[in-house]
Amino acid sequence: MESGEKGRRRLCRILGVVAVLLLVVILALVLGLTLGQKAPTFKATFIAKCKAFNASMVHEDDCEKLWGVFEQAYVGRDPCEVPMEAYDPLIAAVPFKLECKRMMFWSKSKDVVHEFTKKGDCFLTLENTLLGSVLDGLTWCGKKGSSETFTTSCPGWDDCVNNPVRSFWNRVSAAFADAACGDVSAMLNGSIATPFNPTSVFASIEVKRFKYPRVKSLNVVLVTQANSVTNCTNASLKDLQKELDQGITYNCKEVSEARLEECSSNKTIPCGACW
Ligand code: DVN
Repeated sequence: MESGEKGRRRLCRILGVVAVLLLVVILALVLGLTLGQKAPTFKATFIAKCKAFNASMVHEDDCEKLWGVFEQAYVGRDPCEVPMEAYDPLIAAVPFKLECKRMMFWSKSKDVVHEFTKKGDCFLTLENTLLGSVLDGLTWCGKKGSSETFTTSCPGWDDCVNNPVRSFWNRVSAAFADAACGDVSAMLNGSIATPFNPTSVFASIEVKRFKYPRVKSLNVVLVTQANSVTNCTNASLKDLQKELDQGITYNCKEVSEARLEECSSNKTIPCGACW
């Protein structure tokens, strides 16, 4: 009996060693595969997002050319010395099409506005355009004496005004506002005390570029929730009205987030009939 017992124990020990060895081999393989797959470079991400944008409108080599125009704005420069004008050649290369009545601006409402416009067949935000969609959510910068694009240790939004990301959004926002025409919409946040914040891009850059008679009206959609603290009588919205170019008609509508969600999901509600 004993020798049988010893045999079983020896077999268990051998099986245990084999299982550990197998585990080590599998772990090594997974680690090798993971480390071997380098994260795509910023350029590769840029090109892929550019090509993915409405493929019928963007051709293969357009994206390569666009990359060259884009990177010249910041590569080799101090990342706190990239003014918004550095992106002028990029705007010239991809001018915004006039989209009268469809343009939707926003402020402090990024998630809800893009949830609402993601169908793309009604309103158009900057992030639904080629440049806005390619660069949305990305971080980049250059460095003096280097031809590389960095995506880490870049200055944050507030670290310095003339950083590559903030200057890009300021420049494309200005161009997007310059292309606004007809009845313009703006989705603002009814859950904050100052829906029209003077330091925001919408206030400091975009509203200032709405010029009558190119822009006929500004329709504010104030997104409300159960805990909303503001409504269309809010003081900052009165400031917005004062800022508007003479001749532009101002409207404000309080619309619940639930209603916006209903309009997004219910295809029978026609465009512009949500509020
Ligand atoms: O009309 C829109 C749109 O056209 C856009 O181009 O500008 C308008 C929105 O800008 P906004 O009025 O300044 O609104 P927000 O919500 O204050 O800021 C918009 C975005 O700018 C934020 O979503 C931030 O981008 P992110 O981080 O979500 O990719 C960025 N931003 C603004 N202030 C920032 C900041 N990021 C970090 N720190 C800050 N202080």
